[in-house]
Amino acid sequence: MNLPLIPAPATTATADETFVVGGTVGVVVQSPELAGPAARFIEDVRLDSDVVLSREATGITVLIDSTGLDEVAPAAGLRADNANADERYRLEITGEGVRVWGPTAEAVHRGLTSLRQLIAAHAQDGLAALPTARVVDGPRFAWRGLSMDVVRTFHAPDVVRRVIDMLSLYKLNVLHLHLTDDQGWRVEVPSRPMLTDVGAKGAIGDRPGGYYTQDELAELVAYAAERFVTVVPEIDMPGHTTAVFSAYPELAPAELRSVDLGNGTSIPLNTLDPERPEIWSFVEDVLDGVIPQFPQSAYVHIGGDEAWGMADEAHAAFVERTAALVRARGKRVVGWQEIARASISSDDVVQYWLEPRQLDSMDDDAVSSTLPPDLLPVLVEHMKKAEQDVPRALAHGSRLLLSPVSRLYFDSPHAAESSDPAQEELRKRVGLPFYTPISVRDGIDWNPTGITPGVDSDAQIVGVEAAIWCETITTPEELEFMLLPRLPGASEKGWSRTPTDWPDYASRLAPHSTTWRHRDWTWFQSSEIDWA
Ligand code: TNX
Repeated sequence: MNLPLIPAPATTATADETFVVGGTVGVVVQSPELAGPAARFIEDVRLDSDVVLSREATGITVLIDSTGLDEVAPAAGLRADNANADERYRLEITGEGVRVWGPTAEAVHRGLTSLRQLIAAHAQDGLAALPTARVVDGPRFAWRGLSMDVVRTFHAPDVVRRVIDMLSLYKLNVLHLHLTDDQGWRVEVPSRPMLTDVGAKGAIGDRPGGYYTQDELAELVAYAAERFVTVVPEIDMPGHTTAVFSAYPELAPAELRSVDLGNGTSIPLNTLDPERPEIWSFVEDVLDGVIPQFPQSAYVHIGGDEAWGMADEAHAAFVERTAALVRARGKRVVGWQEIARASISSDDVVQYWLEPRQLDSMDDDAVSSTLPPDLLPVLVEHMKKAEQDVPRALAHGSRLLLSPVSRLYFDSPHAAESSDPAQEELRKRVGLPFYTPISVRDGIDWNPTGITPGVDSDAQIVGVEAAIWCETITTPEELEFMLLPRLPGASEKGWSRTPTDWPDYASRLAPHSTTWRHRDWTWFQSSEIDWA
């Protein structure tokens, strides 16, 4: 029997007995550093299901211990917090009780997360009869995340907390916040107050703007850390900087240029100019203001993508100097794949997103006829250069964070119909129309080694990150509708080593909807799944 766990564990064995959790069962903490994770677990079980665990009771024992974990290999890749945190755990359910252990508090938290999923799947009238089982598990990759656009639509802190809850349920450990873009600036920089006083005002169209105060970010970072999620900040430069120019017009190029999209919007061609000294005092101020707000993150994401209208040499010069400033502050560099066109170092992480198949789609008349004539040559040139990004990154000795558009861009429309006709209007409206729609099955039918030409070994990969951009996403409900049920699939690709079998995955996923209902999360009821 396959346990309804996502991501699929490395090894499981089940037997025919059961152990009933709930009522008089509680958690015994044998190592003091597990008090937090144990309390977190009890609270999460209550929120996931109607199972309430007793205080001061026994039945579930948690401890720090590394016994019996060797049958699972350590994770490949890099961690966003650069900590030496082994996430391997062991979960044993016998007729007498449950034991969860691992070498670190994080490992035990991951094991308790598997237990949470089992309890929710078996919950009935306040009790869960768990099958006796042994799970020995650990992740394939150390970096498993979600990149979230909080610019095009500003998502308030309570919305971000709900997303962190989803990440935690699926053992994802990174929340990459895309904090700045053309339409807004969402993080305080004390020495540059206009960035938020002016730059945060808007979003896309007439959507409300906003930003996270330093206190709000500190709370979010702590909330994430309690769930073993690292928040990585992205400051997107040297393109995507229109909000900078509205806050500090003196940093803008003398002549502003853009490509008209003919639908009332345009793509700006204005970038930060590395030749100008005042640009560098600005970048230093930003790094000095932002970095202390993300103490857990060993990385700063410097963007680097789509610097439309910028000469290649200027882009490379900008990336190189920004990367040096990040390193000088004791942080590591991550950037979108375009940074590989600069001389980067082997410690820098390159985030892969542009797949060659998108270049093919530009040749497709149906796609190209939807684009304004001025834009097509810009895009085609960009995609041509993009084909060299991965080979360049590998030649620098850098490793890749995988976010292939065709699998992990969660702002792609849902491909299958909803089994709830009431969701069809939403399904047709949300998601960028020029992306190929993605089904739940597409989300799991791939392997991190094999999706990217030239990448065939885990040693070339730091991990896997899904991305959600919010041009078409305007509300928390629409956001959650695009995240679920896709996030579990992304998590399986980052964590599980064995290929995912579709019927098996579909049967493991179905019972998760009961947790989503209990949590009051909005989710897309794909007709591909026989939901519980
Ligand atoms: C490209 S992905 C972008 C974003 C858009 C996204 C839409 C990337 C690095 N840049 O600015 O929001 O496409 O999916």
